[in-house]
Amino acid sequence: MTPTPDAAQGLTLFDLRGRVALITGSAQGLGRSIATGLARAGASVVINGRDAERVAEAVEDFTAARLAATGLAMDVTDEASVVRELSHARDGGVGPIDILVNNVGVHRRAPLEDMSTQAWQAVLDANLTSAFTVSREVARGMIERKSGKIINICSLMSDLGRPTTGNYAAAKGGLRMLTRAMAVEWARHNIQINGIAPGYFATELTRELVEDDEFNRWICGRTPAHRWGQPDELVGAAIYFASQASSFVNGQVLYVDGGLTAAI
Ligand code: GCO
Repeated sequence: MTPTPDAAQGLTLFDLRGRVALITGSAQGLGRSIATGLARAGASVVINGRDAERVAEAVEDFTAARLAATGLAMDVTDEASVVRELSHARDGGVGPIDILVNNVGVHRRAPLEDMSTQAWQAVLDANLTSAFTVSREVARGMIERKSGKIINICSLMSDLGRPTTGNYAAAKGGLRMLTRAMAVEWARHNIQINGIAPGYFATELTRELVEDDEFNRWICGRTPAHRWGQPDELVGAAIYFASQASSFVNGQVLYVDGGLTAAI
């Protein structure tokens, strides 16, 4: 007998009500779009950024939009701040983190032969090491509760390079393997760890590229969809990996790139 379609049953797979989701770097950019999408799917989101005032403004916007949100001003590259603020959040009202999105990402573009060690280290610290330290602190609670979701925002540069982005590609390539490393150690605790790899999206991080006519023409020709991605177009993948719909998916990286990595 053909089962009658039950849209409500189908949607419960993606229901995030009752879950607390921390999205790092979510006061603006892709992180804010992901936080908005997870909140609209029912999660209570924790907005993070280094600037306490900007975090507070973002929380006000979420609250005005009737989306459940709290703020967590924390510099994810400062390990002491990560340990202290996550402990305060857990014990002081936010409660256990059910979903962690490691989103923070910075760029310091330069040819490798001209790249300072400071530019190299800053990108590795923000884009890779922060995902390790924040995940380590959050995963301990997930291991105790035998439940959790970790989503690492990788990049098409987890697999592909472009001149002047060697530090960023090394960090995002490492984040792809850290996703797998987390999966092989933590899947046994019913924690699912996966990655989302955006292609070229129009954000603050890429503003100078979007405004460069030659680059814009090149990337729209190189991308089979012949356009830049829009931040909201990452939300579906984030809800999928944050929800029970991906309960047996682990260590995978989903490319949301308009087909770019499928093309020569
Ligand atoms: C660049 C871009 C890329 C994209 C990102 C896509 O300099 O080529 O900034 O790094 O931002 O990697 O995932």
